[in-house]
Amino acid sequence: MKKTTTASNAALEFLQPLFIVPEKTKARYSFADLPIKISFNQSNVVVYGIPIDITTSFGKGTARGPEAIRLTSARQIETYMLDEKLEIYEKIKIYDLGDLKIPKKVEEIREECKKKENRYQSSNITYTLSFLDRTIPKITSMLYEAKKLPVMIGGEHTASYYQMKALSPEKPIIIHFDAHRDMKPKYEGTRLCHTTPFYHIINEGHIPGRNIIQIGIRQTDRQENNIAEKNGVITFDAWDIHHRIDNLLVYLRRITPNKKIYISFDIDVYDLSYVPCTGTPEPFGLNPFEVLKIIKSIDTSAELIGLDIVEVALRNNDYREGTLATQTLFRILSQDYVK
Ligand SMILES: [Mn+2]
Repeated sequence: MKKTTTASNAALEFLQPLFIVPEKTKARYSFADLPIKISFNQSNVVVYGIPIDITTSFGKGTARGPEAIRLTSARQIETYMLDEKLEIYEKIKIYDLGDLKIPKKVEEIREECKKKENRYQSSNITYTLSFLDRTIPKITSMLYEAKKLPVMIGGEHTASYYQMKALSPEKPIIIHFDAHRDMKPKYEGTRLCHTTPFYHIINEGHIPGRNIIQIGIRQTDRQENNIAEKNGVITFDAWDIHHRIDNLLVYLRRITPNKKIYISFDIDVYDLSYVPCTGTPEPFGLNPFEVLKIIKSIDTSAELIGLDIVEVALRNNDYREGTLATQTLFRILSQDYVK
């Protein structure tokens, strides 16, 4: 216990200067604005925002994901969950660190602005990604060592790579909800970006493909599909879920007992009719009741060691997606595999 408190104090000292406190973020509220304030030391679940949208290719707006989730969770959503018959704060002790401060190298950007637009872009991307690579794995590891569940709120999917990499020595089973495999070697010339994190997590030897379960996939290209198959990635595509969801539920009940698990949740796993803001919405997607069934089929003896929810966006004051993301987080976080 003493050891945990020491780790917790050290973590807070390291983490605090890196973050903008929730009340000073665009949302101006902390996650769920809970009536009982929990200190960092008392918490077992720590939420933090990565408001980045730098490599996304099509729709923009994921930098506002943390804002969408904080605002809806604080202003619109009840903390009481009717289906679980509990207040979320009775089940878990949540602390919100706020949003990671994303530095801009002012001089460099000014210099690059004088040059061509695309040169400016790629320099800024490289700079930001190397900052994330130095920072996120430390955040994740410090939280995990202090016995707190790291819950990353994105931001684009690229950020998940750093958190999964940090937790890979624990050998978790990765449960990846997404319309896309995100397993391309590179995309439009960029190595690490929102369509490639799962390729690099496998290729660099962090997580073997056979320990990754991809759920809800419905858009991929032949090359990344071959990469997934060759590496033994387990796939339950959108049609599997629609026609035979029981196969997945049985599978998860069988393989998750007493295992460490990591959930990476791309909001676009939901059908495009549910997600009006995310950048690459797809038809033939999952509905919230299907997602709920899947979340609940993970065995209660499993231990969730990391969670991210990414590609949530905010546009035109449309908070539907933030609401869905928050309710998804509440449903995952209220399960017994959150220790
Ligand atoms: Mn996706």
